[in-house]
Amino acid sequence: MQKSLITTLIATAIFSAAPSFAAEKTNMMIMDAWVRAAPPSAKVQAAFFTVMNHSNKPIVITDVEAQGFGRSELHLSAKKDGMMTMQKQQQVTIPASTIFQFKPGSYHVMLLEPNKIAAPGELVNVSFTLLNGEKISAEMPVKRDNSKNKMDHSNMNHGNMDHSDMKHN
Ligand SMILES: [Cu+2]
Repeated sequence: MQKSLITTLIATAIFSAAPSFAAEKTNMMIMDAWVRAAPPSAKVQAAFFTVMNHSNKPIVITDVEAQGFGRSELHLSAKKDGMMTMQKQQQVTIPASTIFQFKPGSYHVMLLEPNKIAAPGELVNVSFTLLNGEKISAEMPVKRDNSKNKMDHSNMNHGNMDHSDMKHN
C-alpha cells in the first residue's frame, strides 16, 4: 500500500507536465551521455548523448535545462565559410525508429551560465521538454574528451585548421 502510493506520487510528478491526451509515455531512451570537461574558468560546457526513438512517430525536443546551469540550449555545429559555428536550434526532431547522435561537430546541448563548471566524475542532470509536454531527464557524467578520434583529428589538422575559431551564436 505504502509502496504503491509512493509510486503513484512519483508517476504524478513525472507526468504532471504532460497534457491529458498523451495516453502513452514517449518511447525515447537517452544513452551514452557525457558532458565534456572544461577548465574551471570556462563559460560553457557541452553535453553529448545518443537518443533512441523506439516509437513509430517523430519525437520533437523543444527545450532543455540542466541543473547547475542558468540556461541550456539545443545547438548544431556546422562549417560555414571554412569556420566552425554553432547555431541555436528551436527544436530538434528525432525521426521515428531512429538512433540519433548528439556528438562533437554536430548536434549537442550547450550548458550556459554555470554556477560552477562541472568537474570530471560529477553528474549533470539534464532535462528535455518534448513537443507533447513530456519531460525526459538523464544524469550525464562529466568526462575528459580524450577519444582517439579527437586526438587524431587535432594532430592531423594542427596548423591548418584552428578549432579555437569555434563561434558561439
Ligand atoms: Cu554549442
